[in-house]
Amino acid sequence: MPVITAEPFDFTCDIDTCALIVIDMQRDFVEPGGFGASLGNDVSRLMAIVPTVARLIDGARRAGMMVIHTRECHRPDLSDLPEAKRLRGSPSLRIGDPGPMGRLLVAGEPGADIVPELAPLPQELVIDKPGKGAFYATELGAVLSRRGIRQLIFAGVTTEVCVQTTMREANDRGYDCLLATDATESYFAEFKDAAVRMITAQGAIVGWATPTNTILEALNV
Ligand code: TIU
Repeated sequence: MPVITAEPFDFTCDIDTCALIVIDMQRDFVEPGGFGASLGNDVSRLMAIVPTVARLIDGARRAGMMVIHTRECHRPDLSDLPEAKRLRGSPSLRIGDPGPMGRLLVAGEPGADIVPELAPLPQELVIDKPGKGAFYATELGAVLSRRGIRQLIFAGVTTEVCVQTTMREANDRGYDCLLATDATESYFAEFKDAAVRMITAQGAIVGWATPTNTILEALNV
């Protein structure tokens, strides 16, 4: 079994029961004019990781690992959007409002799509999620159980919001979680660093962390 050098100690990966989960690499978070930008964020930091995420996805596919993609988005009638989430803060646009890439964070709109460089293959699982965590109000847990998945490698955005939330959900459900540190990003450099430290502290209290190349080398792809 591949042994991946990681913080705070080695992560032994069983490819047959491990999946790569790529969180919310959607145009709405990484391109100008989307939800992330509407919250006042500089999206260029997130766009910069796209080639690294692409290499990780390609390596996972070549290793024969299951690849899962998530999208944070809501039904067109917004019936799965809590008022508390719709009204939070004072963004330039609210979820569901028309923007340059269609209605913000609404399923089926161009902005809710995964960036073309990271497009899922037809047979890959795509989870649409109304919350920050990918297990909340989705079929993810049931699908992973059916497939016998026990380990998850994480990439995507943003590190301290949807990635960390999903890692914590997964950790509590019994999955071993490894974060690819250069295939994730935050709008705030210091939040990313803090999230990685929180995850790996106390003997991998939430999970492990290591760069993409270290994962790909261990997988021999
Ligand atoms: N705002 C922010 O940092 N993140 C989100 O709203 N969603 C995800 O992280 N996907």
